[in-house]
Amino acid sequence: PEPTGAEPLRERIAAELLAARERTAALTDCVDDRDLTAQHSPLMSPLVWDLAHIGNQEELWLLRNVGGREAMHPEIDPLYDAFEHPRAKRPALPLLAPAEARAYSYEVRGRVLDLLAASPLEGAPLLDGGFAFGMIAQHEQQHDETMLITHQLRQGPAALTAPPPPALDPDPLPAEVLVPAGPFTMGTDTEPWSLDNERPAHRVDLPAFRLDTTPVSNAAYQEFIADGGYRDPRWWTAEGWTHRQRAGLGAPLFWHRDGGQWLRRRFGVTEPVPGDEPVLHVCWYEADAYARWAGRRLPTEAEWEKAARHDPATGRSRRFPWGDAEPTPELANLGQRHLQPAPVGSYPAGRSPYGARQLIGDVWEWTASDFRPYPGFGAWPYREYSEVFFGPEYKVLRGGSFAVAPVACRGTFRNWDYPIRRQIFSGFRTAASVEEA
Ligand code: AVJ
Ligand code: FE
Repeated sequence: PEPTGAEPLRERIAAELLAARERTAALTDCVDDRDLTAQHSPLMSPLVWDLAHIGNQEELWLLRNVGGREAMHPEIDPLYDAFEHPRAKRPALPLLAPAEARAYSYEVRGRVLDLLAASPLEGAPLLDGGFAFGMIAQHEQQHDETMLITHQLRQGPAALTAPPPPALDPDPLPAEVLVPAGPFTMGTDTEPWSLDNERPAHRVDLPAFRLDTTPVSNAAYQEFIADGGYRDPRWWTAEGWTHRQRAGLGAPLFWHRDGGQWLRRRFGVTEPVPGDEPVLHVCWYEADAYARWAGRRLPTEAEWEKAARHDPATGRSRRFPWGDAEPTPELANLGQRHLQPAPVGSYPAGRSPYGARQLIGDVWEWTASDFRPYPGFGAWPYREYSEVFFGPEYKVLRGGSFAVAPVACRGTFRNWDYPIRRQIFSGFRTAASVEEA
């Protein structure tokens, strides 16, 4: 028989917590203790920090704030507060050893499952719709993506493997789709596990624009390189050009030239750059320069969301490009099922009403927009999730990558990072304004 009342929600929460923990285990059980405690890049925490931070946030939000329990080990809280110590300094902290970090995170989880079984899922803002539990499942999955980035930066033979995405042979597609002028609803009031920066829903009126049907491919990006795009300051903003020179940028991160061809290192394996895959590991400055070279520009965040969610037939905004149903493997490349994006033009069933492909999954897409609050924003449940990052120094990325779990991905989800970042699973597509007659 079908479960009734709060039971389906409780089961969904338990399943999402379990899925996150299975992924955390896969990312941390495949390497030895030396690898777990090593600093693979000054840009990243040691993996063992993420492991205990996941448990610490779960203890803080679920056991202490929801459950009213005492702190289990108050002395470790400052070690796992992301604002206390920069990532590069974390290896030198007296962190829990791998076995202790695992034991702590699993002990927290056991108590959380007891709490979940006994807890009402309404009657307080943190409980309504299971919000705090959903937030913690998303938090763990977000750190799983961070740990996957650490794996990509790690030297040495592959610790992780996965099959390539299905070899689809897509029909030829138009290069771009047209999104006519008009208002749409951006953000959400109804997504139960949406995070504060996705709220509230509000109307945004946009002029007509064209958007690339797919993310920019490696083949297209190689034309920019071959045309001297990295050597021509016309294509770069002043800040971007300064950064390009200082950082010595000449190709996406993890690429190198071997004789006549471009190779890339991907999770410990070196292989020729596949021309039909979305370009990956570019920073905002590179994406912006490519767009200018192509006679185009990056889409604004609002344009991206309208192309991904607006249904012109009903005037409604959808949860996903394909509709309101949860993602499946036929709709989008999500959840680390594969360790790379699928060829551009894949996932026809996941297209948006305007015909754009792969807006969800594959690669995070840089937008032109700074990370700013929506009108009527209120920080919830803590200022340090979003509010302290609002401002001109962060650019918004949309859509999620192959490394994003479905629970942490939807048409309203907003990610952000510095415009110099490229170890993240970042790509982009371009847009153009439409001259009105
Ligand atoms: C939303 C991905 C930028 O990883 O820094 C994790 C998510 N916040 N722990 C990050 C997050 C607190 C955040 N991003
Ligand atoms: Fe965190």
